Amino acid sequence: MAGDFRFTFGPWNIHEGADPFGPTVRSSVAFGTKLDLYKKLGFDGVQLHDDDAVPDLNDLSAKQIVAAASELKKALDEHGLVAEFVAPRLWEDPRTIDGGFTNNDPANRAYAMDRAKKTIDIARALGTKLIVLWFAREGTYFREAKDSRTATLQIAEALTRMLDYDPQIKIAIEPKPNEPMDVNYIPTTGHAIALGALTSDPSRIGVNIESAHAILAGLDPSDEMGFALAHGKLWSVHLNDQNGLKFDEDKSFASVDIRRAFNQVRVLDRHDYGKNGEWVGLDVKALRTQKDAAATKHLSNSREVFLRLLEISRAMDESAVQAMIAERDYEELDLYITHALIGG
Ligand code: XLS
Ligand code: MG
Repeated sequence: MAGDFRFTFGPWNIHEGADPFGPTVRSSVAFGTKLDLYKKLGFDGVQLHDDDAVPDLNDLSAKQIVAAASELKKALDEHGLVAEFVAPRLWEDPRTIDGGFTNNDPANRAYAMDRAKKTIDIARALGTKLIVLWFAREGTYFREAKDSRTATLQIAEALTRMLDYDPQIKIAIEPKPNEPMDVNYIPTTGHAIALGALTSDPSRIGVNIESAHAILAGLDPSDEMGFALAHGKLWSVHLNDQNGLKFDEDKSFASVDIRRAFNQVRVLDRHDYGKNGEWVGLDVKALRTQKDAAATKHLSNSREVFLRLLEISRAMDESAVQAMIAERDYEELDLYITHALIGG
């Protein structure tokens, strides 16, 4: 049993450093320049929002959208890169201020549906069958603003319409409990998988688990991954790190808690993650303090640390580990793991 790991990130992971309290601090890197960086940084796959792939798609016809996506496919091929997934960006347009599929205005819900279908068209042109859905504004600031039963059914109905639109696609839900909303619908892996049961084809609904999102939900990311693996539903991961319950930090993988990161690597490796073509996504953000020339280190560093933790996990004496478990000597197991991680 061993995973097979190839790495991916999205163009948004190289960015200008703006945050809610201050403007950009680095110059923009052109999309083409970002594509040139992928292989150099050790990455073979590209994750895309619909408008990363086709900028200004709201102003384009269906035909123009597919033509633009086909151009991008050529550029990816030339770079030896593969599109892992496409995700509709349902949180920036004025029509999605109050959410997409759970928006209280039917005209805005129709916009979200249309946008989700365009995302599927783009995915098809890029040669990927995977759609990721992060439910950014599907939630409330005040509970009374929406009805949670209705909202759940609205999201399920939207998923069904996406599945029916293209019988080939699979949808990986990326659960997150909050931010930008006070409380989001579908906050955890369990919710996402259960939501699938309300759709026309539960076999095509899985998850993309982001470490920081699980931590924000007060959960252990490796256990969330194990739960999804047990259901055959772990179709992507967004590894990163998070220092407790605050804004979504998207820190470099393992930068806060090495052991928590180790356990994510370990559960993926022990259960053959990647063997069916799944990618290891690193949804990490450069610190605002990084200067331009050093603003991609978070990506290569995260990958390097993943591979180092993989080596450590694979080098462990599994029979010794099993003996400690059989003896119920978890203190000894704890020391063994700590030694393995601190290298002594
Ligand atoms: C935001 C999410 C987002 C998704 C893709 O918190 O991590 O970047 O990964 O839509
Ligand atoms: Mg993410």
